[in-house]
Amino acid sequence: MRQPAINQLASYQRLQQHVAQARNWQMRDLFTQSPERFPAMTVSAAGLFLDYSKNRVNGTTVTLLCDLARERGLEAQRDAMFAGEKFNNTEKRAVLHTALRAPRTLKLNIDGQDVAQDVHAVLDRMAAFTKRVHSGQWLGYTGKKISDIVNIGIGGSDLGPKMVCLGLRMFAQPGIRMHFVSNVDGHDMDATLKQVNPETTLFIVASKTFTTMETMLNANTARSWFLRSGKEKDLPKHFVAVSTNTEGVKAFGIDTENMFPFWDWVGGRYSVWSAIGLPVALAVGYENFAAFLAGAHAMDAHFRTAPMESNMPMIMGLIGLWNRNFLGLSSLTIAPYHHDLARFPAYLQQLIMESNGKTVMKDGSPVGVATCPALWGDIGTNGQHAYFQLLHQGADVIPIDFIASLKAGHALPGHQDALLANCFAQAEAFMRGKTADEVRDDLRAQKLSDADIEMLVPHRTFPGNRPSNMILMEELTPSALGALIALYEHITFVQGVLWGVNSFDQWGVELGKVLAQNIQQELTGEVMPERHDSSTNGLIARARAAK
Ligand code: G6Q
Repeated sequence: MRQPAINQLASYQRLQQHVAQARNWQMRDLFTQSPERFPAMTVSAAGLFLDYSKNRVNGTTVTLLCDLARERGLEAQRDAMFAGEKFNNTEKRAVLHTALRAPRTLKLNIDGQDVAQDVHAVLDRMAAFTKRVHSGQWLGYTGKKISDIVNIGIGGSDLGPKMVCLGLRMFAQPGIRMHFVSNVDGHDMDATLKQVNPETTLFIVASKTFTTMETMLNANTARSWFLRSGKEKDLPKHFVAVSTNTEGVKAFGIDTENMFPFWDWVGGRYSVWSAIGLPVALAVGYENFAAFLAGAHAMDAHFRTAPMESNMPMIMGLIGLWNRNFLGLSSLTIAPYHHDLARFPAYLQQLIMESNGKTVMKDGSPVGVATCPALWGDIGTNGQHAYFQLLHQGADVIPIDFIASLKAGHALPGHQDALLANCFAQAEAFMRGKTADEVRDDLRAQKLSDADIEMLVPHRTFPGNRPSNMILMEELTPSALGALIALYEHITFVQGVLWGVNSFDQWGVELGKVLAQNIQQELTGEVMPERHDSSTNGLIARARAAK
């Protein structure tokens, strides 16, 4: 398991020499010099199309990056993950979210468990349950059909299903409204309970561990609220659980008949493909959920078999690493030009930053270079009227991943062309920029005086040379969304392997789960504690006084 830090590798050092020239490249020149740049720097996979030509790379850069990945043994490590090796070393667990979307024919045995058989047994139960809810065979305690589904979960047990339910809004089943409660802040649950009726509401308590404080508190609140109308014996019709913890589910009072299990080899942020995706199946129907899994599986197949130079997750992972470690860019913006992908940046924040926001390698030694960039973003075109100013002319260069679908899911005239025009124009502007001479020519054409022109030139000049990727899909379908998420999962994997970190643990999150416990007792307890720093003591005192 001991491996050198990435910057000790010979291929890394070659890249350091290469970047000394690459830093001076202007992308607009690279395009002029090579008319073949677009066809050479585009890849198709699993229904997605990637144009990475608007990055500060040339063919040699890509070759050297692939050398680095080979020297690190990326392909062997990918195969080890798919084969079920205990890739998550600090928790001694396999990492098998890819098995959740594999066909029934998958042959994989982990510690005596026939993975495909177990996965498909749960998927079959999810299909049957979804059908019963939709057809009205599953009724609430007064005999009414379920109209509202409230998913109670946080982090990996919330972000995925919430993002996908919105992303696949166009495929929604009529008559079912979805709600997601995650925050321990009671305003979240309060606002939701005000919208639903206990007779027609189904709660899904989603927690891998079934111990997470926020989820348990929210689930108990929902239970008490329900019991103001229904009786204990009615609970099974209104509460189901998704978890790996059968005992915890029983102790909460949910019939294990109504529990949808998954396994410890599914990480929270990789779990939307498991029973954690039950809200998705309920929102859009099981067939669409199956298509979502199939889209991800198609990306898995590409990731496993495509040569590195045309392997979409590998190329994107390597270019991300180039931006971070060689060009020193410390942030990444995600810009989906599809309104229904509004939650996608938040989803990726967890996926990528929780996975690779680390500074030690698997063996505990320092990574030696910068790791995961800070990731943020929002939908286009809204972002253009907000923070894009900084992306164009701010002091930091921030790479952008544009994501768009060629066809719209609506028939409103004019909108789709306007949306795509903005998306492509922004990417072009980030790449080209605008020189002082170009600004002068424009302003002269507008008949401005020479004095006004010279005053405006510095303000209206754009440095350009700002990298971006463009990911296109035909249409935002279940299968395309599955492939898109799987793409980013594998990009995360590629970068994690290159840095040598364990992308599948989250000790920072675990810390958060215990930190608040003491202070919570102090907020509610009799005695005013004085054992913290003066700031924390002062804040606790103010909160107690406000009660
Ligand atoms: C994800 C993390 C974390 C987790 C939540 C919820 O990879 O581990 O975000 O999903 O803390 O945990 P439970 O599902 O156990 O409630």
